[in-house]
Amino acid sequence: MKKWYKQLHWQILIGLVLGLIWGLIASVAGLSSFTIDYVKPFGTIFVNLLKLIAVPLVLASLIVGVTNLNDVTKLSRMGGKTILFYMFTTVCAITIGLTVVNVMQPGKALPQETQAELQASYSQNIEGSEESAMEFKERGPLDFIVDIVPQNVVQSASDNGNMLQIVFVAILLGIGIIQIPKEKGRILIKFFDSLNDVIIKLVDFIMLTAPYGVFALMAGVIVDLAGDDLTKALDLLGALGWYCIAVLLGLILHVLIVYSSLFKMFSKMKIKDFFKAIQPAILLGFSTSSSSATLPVTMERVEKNVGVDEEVASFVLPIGATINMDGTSLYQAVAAVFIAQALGLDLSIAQQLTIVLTATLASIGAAGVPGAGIIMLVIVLQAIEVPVEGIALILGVDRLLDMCRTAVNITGDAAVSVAVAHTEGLLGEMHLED
Ligand code: DAS
Repeated sequence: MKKWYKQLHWQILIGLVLGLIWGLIASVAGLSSFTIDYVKPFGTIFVNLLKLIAVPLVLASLIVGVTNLNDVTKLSRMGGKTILFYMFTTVCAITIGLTVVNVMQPGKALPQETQAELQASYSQNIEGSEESAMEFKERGPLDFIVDIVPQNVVQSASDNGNMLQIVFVAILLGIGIIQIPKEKGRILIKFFDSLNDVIIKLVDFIMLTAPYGVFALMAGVIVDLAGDDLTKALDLLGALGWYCIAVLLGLILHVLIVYSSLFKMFSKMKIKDFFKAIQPAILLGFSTSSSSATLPVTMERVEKNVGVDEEVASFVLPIGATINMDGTSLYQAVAAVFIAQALGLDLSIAQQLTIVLTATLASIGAAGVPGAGIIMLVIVLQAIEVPVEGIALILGVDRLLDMCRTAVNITGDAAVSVAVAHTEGLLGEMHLED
């Protein structure tokens, strides 16, 4: 039995806590600029390393997965199941989010003077997010399908947030390899199989630096949030406390209700074993706020520790990292209603149902990168005619909530991969040791 401190998830957790402590100390001891100049860059390097291997990993593992499938009908059946499961969990997430925020009414707790001060100080920050959301809004109804087909594979490989294009190219290549004579395709299958093994080995190497990378990321987040004035950050968090509690309560309820039910219906897996198996991926998602950056680790843990066959994991997870964001959709539902409440606007049932549709689309459109969820929130607010300026109320705490919702996004992707693998008879034994 490995000593507890030798286990990766404990090391990452220790890195997280020490990073939090350093961030708080740096904020009160005037070491913010030192932290930003000499500590935070190591967190950026760590995230860049993960992003560096995400694209080759998805490409290699998916091509290997598709060529193992050896029949396209199985691929389409698995695709259909995956999309259905993803849509089901997303709609559940939004429904839970709406229930919690309507019962708790966090927006009514926000003092009037706080609203005015926050709106004035944050309103200039939303131009950027509004523009990119407006671009998303002005697109045609089928543009999201057009986006999946890249015109240049190298260009789509360079755009880390657009994993769907990589998935599309990998599936296309895999199907092409199946269609040529076996002896001709064998060399390509061997190449991608070896590349896949190499990348998985690189993931292990990179994960050795995870505790240090996570320390630097956390220290950077706290210092960015607090600046040199920790009291301002604590005031802000106090005023928005109920809002944060509503989001976190919704996320916890979603994980405990929806994913446990998924396992009861589609696999005999105990949810506590599932969490133990994917814990490093959850902690990385929390630390990096990026599903795409965490994807290599999510794939490794789901395959090696949860026991999901590579054919399923290499297909379901890259798609999930891009279009399945249960945490984000739940957050968008809570945030939209909170802003309406804080601005004294009562939402009709029709408007709340509109949130279900638009938050589903907005979470599909959000890329697996930090802050994507709040940018897409503009779409939801526009749809229910709530002033977009209200986003200023929640910008200050968004990064902290982004960490939590990203962790849930990753958990949801992994949970669906278990359900799909079970229904395909491709769920093996668990291995809970690192
Ligand atoms: N940070 C996004 C992700 O990587 C989620 C979000 O911004 O809501 O999943």
